[in-house]
Amino acid sequence: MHFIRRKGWEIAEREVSPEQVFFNRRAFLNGGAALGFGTILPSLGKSGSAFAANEPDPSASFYPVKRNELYKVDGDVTPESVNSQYNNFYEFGLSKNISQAAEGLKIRPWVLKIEGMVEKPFEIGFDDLLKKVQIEERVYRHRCVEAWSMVVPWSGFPLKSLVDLARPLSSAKYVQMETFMDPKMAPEQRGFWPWPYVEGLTMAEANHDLAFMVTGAYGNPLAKSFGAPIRLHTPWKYGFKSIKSIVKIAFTDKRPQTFWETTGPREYGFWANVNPKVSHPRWSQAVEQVLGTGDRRPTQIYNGYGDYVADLYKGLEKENLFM
Ligand SMILES: Nc1nc2c(c(=O)[nH]1)N[C@H]1C(S)=C(S)[C@@H](COP(=O)(O)O)O[C@H]1N2
Ligand SMILES: [Mo]
Repeated sequence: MHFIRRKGWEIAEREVSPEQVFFNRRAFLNGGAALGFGTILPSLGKSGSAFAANEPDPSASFYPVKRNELYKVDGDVTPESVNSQYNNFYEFGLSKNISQAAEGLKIRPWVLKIEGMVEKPFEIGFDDLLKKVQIEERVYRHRCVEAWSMVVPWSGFPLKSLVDLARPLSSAKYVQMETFMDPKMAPEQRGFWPWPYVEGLTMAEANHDLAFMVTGAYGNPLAKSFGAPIRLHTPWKYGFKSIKSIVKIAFTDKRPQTFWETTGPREYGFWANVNPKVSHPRWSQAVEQVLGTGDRRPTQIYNGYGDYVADLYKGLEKENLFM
């Protein structure tokens, strides 16, 4: 079913994939008709494929950007060839092999709506937004809740820059983000899940320097399978917090009800901070598989970013911080 074969990994993956449960339920409800996904087609690769071959990405001239050496990690960067064949983007299918299907994502025009508790709601085109922020490259670790990890050179800008542009009211306590909703474009959105994909952060998390709005990867504009043209990455949290293809950013005083909380409230929560000691109800989080290698490594608290983010959670010890 997948291109990437990793020693000792296939079994682990079968055990851990959260979609497995839902996929089975869905296949059951649909009498098995949903099983058409996972057809293996030649991949276009992640970079340079954002547009038809004859049409350059309008943001191509921004890349590559200078790497900010403050953000580095102890592992090797995951090869792009591996990464481009292994994605979670459920709007385009329930397997990891969605890169071909994701080519159906239309990424221009792309407008972001800023709304809710702000001085003045507004809309901004993605290319106009790029001109207002400073983009740089950061190498971040990514830890999926399914117990695999990768290391990616993202390009983008701190979420804080966007918060500042939005001018939230002091009464705003959370940032809610939403992915596009277009069942014609994204086949899975015709299914029964609570689309669109929604995520959220507290204001303190959103203003934290590590919270990154990603617009590129591997020195190129973001590929569609990666969540073009703009997605979040919060490297200290499980990967499902890092919402792709964002169209709406709303400031609110109510904690956002996220996609995965709605879908599987027993297993996925709002905070989703990485913690090797807090198991998922169906598997341990102590060890992770490094994508593209046979390596297993111990998972680190806050995915190795604890020195920078642990303070965000002082006084919140009663919350379910690690699911
Ligand atoms: N809109 C949307 N965002 C999403 C997802 C998704 O299915 N839809 N999957 C999440 C999960 S579980 C992970 S691990 C990462 C995967 O990012 P990648 O495919 O770029 O590696 O995206 C996250 N953001
Ligand atoms: Mo994930």
